[in-house]
Amino acid sequence: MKQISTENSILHENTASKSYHFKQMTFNRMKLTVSILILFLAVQFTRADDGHGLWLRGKSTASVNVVCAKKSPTLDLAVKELKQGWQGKNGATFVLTVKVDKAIKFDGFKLSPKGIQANNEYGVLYGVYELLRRQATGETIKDEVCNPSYEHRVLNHWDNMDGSIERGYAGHSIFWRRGADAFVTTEKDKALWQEYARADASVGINGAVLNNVNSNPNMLKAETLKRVKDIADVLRPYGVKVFISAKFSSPSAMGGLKSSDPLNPEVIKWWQDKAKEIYSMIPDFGGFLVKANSEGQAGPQDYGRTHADGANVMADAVKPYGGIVMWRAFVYTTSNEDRAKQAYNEFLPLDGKFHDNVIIQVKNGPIDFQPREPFSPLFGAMKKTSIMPEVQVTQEYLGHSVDLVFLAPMWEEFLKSDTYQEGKGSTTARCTDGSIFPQKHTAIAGVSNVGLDVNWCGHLFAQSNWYAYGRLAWNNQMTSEKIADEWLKLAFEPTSTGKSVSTQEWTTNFLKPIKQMMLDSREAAVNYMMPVGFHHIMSSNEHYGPGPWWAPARTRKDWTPPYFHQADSLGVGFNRTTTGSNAVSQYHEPVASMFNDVNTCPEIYLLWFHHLPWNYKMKSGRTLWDEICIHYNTGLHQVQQFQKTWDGVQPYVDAERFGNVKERLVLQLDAAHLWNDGCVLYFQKFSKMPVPAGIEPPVGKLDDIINNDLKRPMPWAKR
Ligand code: GCV
Repeated sequence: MKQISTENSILHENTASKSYHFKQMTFNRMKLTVSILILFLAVQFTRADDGHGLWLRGKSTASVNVVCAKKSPTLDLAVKELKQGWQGKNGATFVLTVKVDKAIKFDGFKLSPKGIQANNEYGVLYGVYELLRRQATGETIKDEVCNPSYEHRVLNHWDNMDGSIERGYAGHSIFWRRGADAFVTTEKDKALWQEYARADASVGINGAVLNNVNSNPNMLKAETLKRVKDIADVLRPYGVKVFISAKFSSPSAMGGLKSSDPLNPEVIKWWQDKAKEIYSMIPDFGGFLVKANSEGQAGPQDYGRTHADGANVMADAVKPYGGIVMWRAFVYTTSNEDRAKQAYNEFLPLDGKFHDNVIIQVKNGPIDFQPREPFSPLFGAMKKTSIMPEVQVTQEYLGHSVDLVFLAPMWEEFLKSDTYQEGKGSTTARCTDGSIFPQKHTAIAGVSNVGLDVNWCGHLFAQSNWYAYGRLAWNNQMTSEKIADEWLKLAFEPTSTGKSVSTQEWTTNFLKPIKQMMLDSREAAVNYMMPVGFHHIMSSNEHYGPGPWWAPARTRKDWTPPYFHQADSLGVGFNRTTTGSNAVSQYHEPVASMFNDVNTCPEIYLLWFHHLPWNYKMKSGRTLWDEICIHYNTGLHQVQQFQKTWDGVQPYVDAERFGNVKERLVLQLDAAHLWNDGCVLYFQKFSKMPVPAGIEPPVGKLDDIINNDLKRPMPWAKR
């Protein structure tokens, strides 16, 4: 009886009144429609810009005489770009030279006010983009050598062969589609791929994995490879090599063999034949990316073999042609072991067992691209194996293409993390770029956020993440501030509205406030999503919005938020210290001790490593509970501030791009409210403590929020 009446009362609340959040969202959307209408009427005479031009807007302001002794598709592009974008002295002469110089590494270049020299033609092209960027942003051009941090700077597209994109929020794939013309390469396809390649090359990205790591064995079929060749032919002049995510079980799933056992001679031959076939079509094919024995994907362990056995067979197949295998370390099983420890446990014993054209691709943190994670302990720990970082450009856990979150500060934080593996200064950047370990190959990967949306990335500011990834892949020491500054100057040059604005006015009224907004945006997202070390407490499946309560029976525990936050009446947080899962021991000293001791553990990682009482005293003097509430509240105030900041720059932005961001900031505030209300109300069930004075109390009822959790339409799906 009692249970029925409780259910009835929930039912009553649900039917009698719409939840606060639905009302709030409907109201916000009405307000949004009205303001967009006003905006449209007010600015219909100003220039519209659909954002398709990305940061590649520079038009020449003067003529240049380009001297280049050789001709090739890439050098011709370099000359064309220079002439189109030259903003230097009118009538100047500029020399492009391909000549080997020991000071130049990979496809780096020597830049001077008079010319560019590189070891190969791609270096010349990158030099041209660097020069044009400096001219457009007003930076000095002096004699210097610019070398990339990594040999391979790769974008991983999680694009499926039917055109959908796993964790993609900007439309369908630019490479794949379903239907009768799925394998017909049109002129339109080629034009789009060329624009894509140009954008990649302009920031130094030189590799593209064309399909999802959850791969389809048909990727290796002849008709698919023909399309891969077509894409490679368009990307080649821009120096972008293509890679394929290969399904480990392809020999049996597609090739007609009985097994995919990596030590079976027939399987070995199958991979060798497949490599030969691919390279006969695409001589500069980059190689394979493999997700094996991870989240249901087949792998060598299915045959009692190791990750090294599996990776080496595929690596040997591509080795004669100069190819590499990027083998992912994103593995975890349903064991009782802390999920954060599993990749290290699995891979460390294999250190030194991988062939030298295998690179182990390790996500920046030990779990899964969360808004904030400490670095994965595998960085610097595997000393005899090439390791490459994998970061996520697409915002799976950071607000999809709805929330404005500039990710460079997150990647900068990661790349500067000191592992201490070879003494102080052994940052993850240096542990992966060959400065510390003699890696045969070096690489970095970013999961792409590109789709068919006219502005490529859905959210205009998500373009800055594509840009930032490329810039950091080229130079892993760059600061977020510099990257934001560059991107804003390139994408929103003062003339973008067609009105004349002085540089000083534009700098004060547009550049400064918007740069600050970008730099604050990641911390704001952490505040309203997962502050103080919380992780993996998002809504299930879609991973947008809060879901700390989500734990259906029969779901594997390490996919449910309660496994990660461990809230109970006594406290909250995952104990990964020596008294808990002991994940801290996977770090090198003094990092291990620092994380282990609650007094030295940085508070940004507190609940990642410690289970603490709700009234634990934080450095601020406040209780942990109060601090959690304040972070959530601060996050939503930061988004409100972003709205004000953006409204303030309306005169400096064309109507279309202004509207794109304004619309999404409204939805982002909805999301921040929902995170605040959902998380504070949910954790309050355990803390039983009042929301601290001075902050807005959460609105709505927890049950309503939970009931609507999986029914809530995704904001991006509604647009
Ligand atoms: C491609 C997370 C994502 C999956 C993704 C996986 C991975 O679990 O939610 O969509 O699968 O990471 O990186 O392999």
